Amino acid sequence: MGIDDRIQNLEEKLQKTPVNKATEKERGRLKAQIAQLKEEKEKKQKGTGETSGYAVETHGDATVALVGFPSVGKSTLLNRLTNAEVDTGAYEFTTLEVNPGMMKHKGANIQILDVPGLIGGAADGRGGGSQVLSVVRNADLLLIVLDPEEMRYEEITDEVYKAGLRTNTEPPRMKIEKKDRGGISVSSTEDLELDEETMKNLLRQNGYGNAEVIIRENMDLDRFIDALMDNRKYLPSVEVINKADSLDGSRRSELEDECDLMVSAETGQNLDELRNMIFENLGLIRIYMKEKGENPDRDDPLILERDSTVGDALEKLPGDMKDRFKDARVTGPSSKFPDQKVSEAHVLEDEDVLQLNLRHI
Ligand SMILES: Nc1nc2c(ncn2[C@@H]2O[C@H](COP(=O)(O)OP(=O)(O)O)[C@@H](O)[C@H]2O)c(=O)[nH]1
Ligand SMILES: [Mg+2]
Repeated sequence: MGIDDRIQNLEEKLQKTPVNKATEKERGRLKAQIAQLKEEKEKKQKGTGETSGYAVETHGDATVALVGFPSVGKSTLLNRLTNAEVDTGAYEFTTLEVNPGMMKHKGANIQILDVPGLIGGAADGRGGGSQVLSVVRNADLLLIVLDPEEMRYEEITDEVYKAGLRTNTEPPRMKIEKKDRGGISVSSTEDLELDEETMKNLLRQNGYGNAEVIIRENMDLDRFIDALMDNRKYLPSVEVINKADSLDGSRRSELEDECDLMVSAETGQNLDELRNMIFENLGLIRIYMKEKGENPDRDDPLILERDSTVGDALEKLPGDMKDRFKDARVTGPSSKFPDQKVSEAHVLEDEDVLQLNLRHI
């Protein structure tokens, strides 16, 4: 039996198994087997080079993947937000192509990828799914695009979930440390609803014969399996309803609660808000670099991730600044007063002005 058949068999079994305390172990076993087979399948596909020539290199400060059913307006939106010039209306969702574009916003270069193939069976391997998945896994944010006439929101989130993507949720707070002997021990800082024997079985099934596991949240079975698998990706998502121009006022206010933002790729309505929302949800910050005695460069900020330190800034800047670093001066949201003297460990905030004091060599 091939992997696909085995996965299907197990999924059917799982569906027939009632959900209650008595079947928890059995369901756990089935779910773990399914997860494992899917991982195996992915690895095989990678091994055969099926993904070659397909990987889109990530460029810029961050990458956004556009996700949605055909004809919702993804290509139109991509063209509006970026420098891309993609045909619109003409693509079928089976198109394997990934269309990249670059959006400049607040000094950041944000790559946006139109990934037509993700929705519509991609997670099961139809429509060239695994290649598409590898592209989406490289994204830092999902931009989910919905059509007001046909939202099909659940179908999209289902597909996204099946693809191993977990949106707007932190990674499970669980640490596994492999040991040489001693079997498996599970300890937890919270009351756990999960049965200890179930957890141990799943750990064993996944190759942890000897391990120390610490859990710091009350997780359910699915999340426990997520924590065991290394092919899960945790990332934020922004949900927009496009074609707002085609709606009357009352319909529009009805739909407002069902998404993060209503936009029109055609008229440009709310696209600036969308750019801001993307920037915000990517967790990017702008740092204005400044030379001693000069004005800060506000046109070309250094873009970093939220909670970055002066040390991170040194790493991202070209040259060997790290070796030459003495100290820095910060003026802005993160400083207690203007020109505060700080070390490498200082945590920066959006729109800080940073002046480095470097050793001369
Ligand atoms: N009324 C309206 N039509 C739109 C909007 N955005 C896209 N469309 C139309 O929807 C169709 C599909 O657009 P396209 O960008 O190709 O969708 P994709 O398949 O998701 O890439 C085209 O005919 C577009 O002109 C919009 O904001 N408002
Ligand atoms: Mg398209």
